[in-house]
Amino acid sequence: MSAFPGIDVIQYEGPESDNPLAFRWYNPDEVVAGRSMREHLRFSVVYWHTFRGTGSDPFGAGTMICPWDDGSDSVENACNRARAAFELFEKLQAPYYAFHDRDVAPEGGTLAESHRNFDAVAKVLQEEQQRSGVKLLWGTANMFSHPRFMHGAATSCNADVFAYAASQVKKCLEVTKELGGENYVFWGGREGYQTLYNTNMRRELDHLAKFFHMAIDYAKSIGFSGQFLIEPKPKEPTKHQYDSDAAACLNFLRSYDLLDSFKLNIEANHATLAGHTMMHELDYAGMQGALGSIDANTGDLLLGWDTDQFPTDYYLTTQTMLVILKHGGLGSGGVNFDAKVRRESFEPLDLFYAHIGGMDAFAKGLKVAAAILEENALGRLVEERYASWDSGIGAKIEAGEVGFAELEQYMLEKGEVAANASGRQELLEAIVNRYIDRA
Ligand code: XLS
Ligand code: CA
Ligand code: CA
Repeated sequence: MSAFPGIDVIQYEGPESDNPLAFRWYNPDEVVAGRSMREHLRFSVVYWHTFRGTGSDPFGAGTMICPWDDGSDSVENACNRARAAFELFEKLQAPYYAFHDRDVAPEGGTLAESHRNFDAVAKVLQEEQQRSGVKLLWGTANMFSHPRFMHGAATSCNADVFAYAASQVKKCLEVTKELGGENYVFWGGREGYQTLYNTNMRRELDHLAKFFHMAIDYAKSIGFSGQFLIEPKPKEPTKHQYDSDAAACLNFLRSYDLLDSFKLNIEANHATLAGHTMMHELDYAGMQGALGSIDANTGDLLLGWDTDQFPTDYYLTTQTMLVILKHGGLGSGGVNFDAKVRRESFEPLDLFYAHIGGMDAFAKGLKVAAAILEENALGRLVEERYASWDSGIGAKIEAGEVGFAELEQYMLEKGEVAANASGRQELLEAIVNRYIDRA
């Protein structure tokens, strides 16, 4: 029985199409900058928003209509839901999906029962993956919803909670490996604090690092070779999340000798919550060789919280793809739609409109960014801007050949600095517009 009757596999029809159930830009086999769009973008649908999101908010009940879901917490319902999910992945031509352990299978009355539930649903996921060819981009453990995690998981003040979280990640690594997951994500959940009055930050961070080292050791012991990713976020649910942004994560990883084992999963909405742009977070991670994957969504600057909306803004997707291409692509990562339809968009059809819109926006962003890079439209100005470092005193500074004394001597002789050149921001912004018009 179809969960989405009347909807066929979404096809590419080109920019002139006005069919809302067709791609206008995402043409999976089209080659852009030497690779197919499918290979560049590696789209992934998330299980939690798309198949577990109810549409509830702090002020009102759920609104989503999910005809495939009987609303129960049974394993049988979870298996039916999994089949519905794969129908959507296939119809969207999404090559990947991502889940939390507790999204796909219900939490049991004991840890052992939760493990059994997870195994039972994983069997169906495995069958569906084999049948459809859709693959697992990443798995992760939900260590924030259950009340036991009220003080955090690996950073909880309660050592038993650390042990419970470790057991959960152990199991989730096993299942992720079994399903061929290409990455494993740690998003901080409740790893942070509400007040320093009751918090030993040093101890909590030491524990978090221990937890990650244990995860690496265990992954090695079972032969899981996927990439570990940390997903930065500055706040929500805690006032101060430890993994607050790319710079904080990399500093933490470096301090605890974890840098070689992790990359970052950068989310657009989290970047803006941190007071940065997505471009900034991506470039910061990329310049340190730590750009692993992205969560593709957007916030609403007027609301200012983690609204996880579908990305439709060509500037956002162009800027995101510019940085990703500049750093050589996403490797084993992907463009993961960690996004939910608004509670007012409650029909199954809206799930299609939302993903198609996001996939098209990224496909167009990819084309625009590839053209800008191909013609070096921004790069030329950047190169010129730093030309003073290519020879003379700039080259000497970069080569470490001079210190303060030599620089003072240089400036005393010269008297004043060479004239500054314009930054040309407005020109560059207009150039980006030109490429968006043209794509
Ligand atoms: C929450 C995060 C979360 C992670 C996966 O804000 O975005 O959904 O992506 O745990
Ligand atoms: Ca996310
Ligand atoms: Ca988010």
